[in-house]
Amino acid sequence: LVASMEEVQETYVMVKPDGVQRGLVGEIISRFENKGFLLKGLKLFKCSKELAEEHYQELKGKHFYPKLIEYITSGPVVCMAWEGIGVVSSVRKLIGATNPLQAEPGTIRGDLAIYPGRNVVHGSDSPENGHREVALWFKADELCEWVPAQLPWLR
Ligand code: RTP
Ligand code: MG
Repeated sequence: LVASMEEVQETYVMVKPDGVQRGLVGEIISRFENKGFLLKGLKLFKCSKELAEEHYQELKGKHFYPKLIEYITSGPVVCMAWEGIGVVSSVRKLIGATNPLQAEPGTIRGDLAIYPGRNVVHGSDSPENGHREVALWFKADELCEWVPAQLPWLR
């Protein structure tokens, strides 16, 4: 394994308003739980326009940006912070391509969505953005540092 693949990272994952409204919160959280990553933060949250704009600052100027801000602020989202080795790129793979019609079956978007503008879930695209977005969406006391109990087969 290359060094970067062994790096413990954190990433920000969010069930977007369409995912919450369609009742897909449990299904989406399960994908990351089942994979085995460590959940550090979790909340249902209605975000402001200012926060949505800060989150998607890199996309300011894109033709879809105003609609994107409208979409993300249209209802509550579920915010998550996940930790693990290589978690940033692994979560992106589990989520699938931005356009759900191009996302592979087995990925969240490939299984559960059709439109880029209703693609049910967000995941940070780099370790730097993972740090930035976890700090942006969570207060320090909303994050839990913990170690899961050792499983019997590890003894
Ligand atoms: P996300 O940040 O939400 O995880 O999505 P992503 O990395 O796969 O895609 P990104 O380029 O960061 O775009 C953010 C969100 O903007 C909407 N979008 N619409 N109509 C379009 O061509 C278009 N392109 C992007 C999507 O909701 C996308 O997830
Ligand atoms: Mg992105």
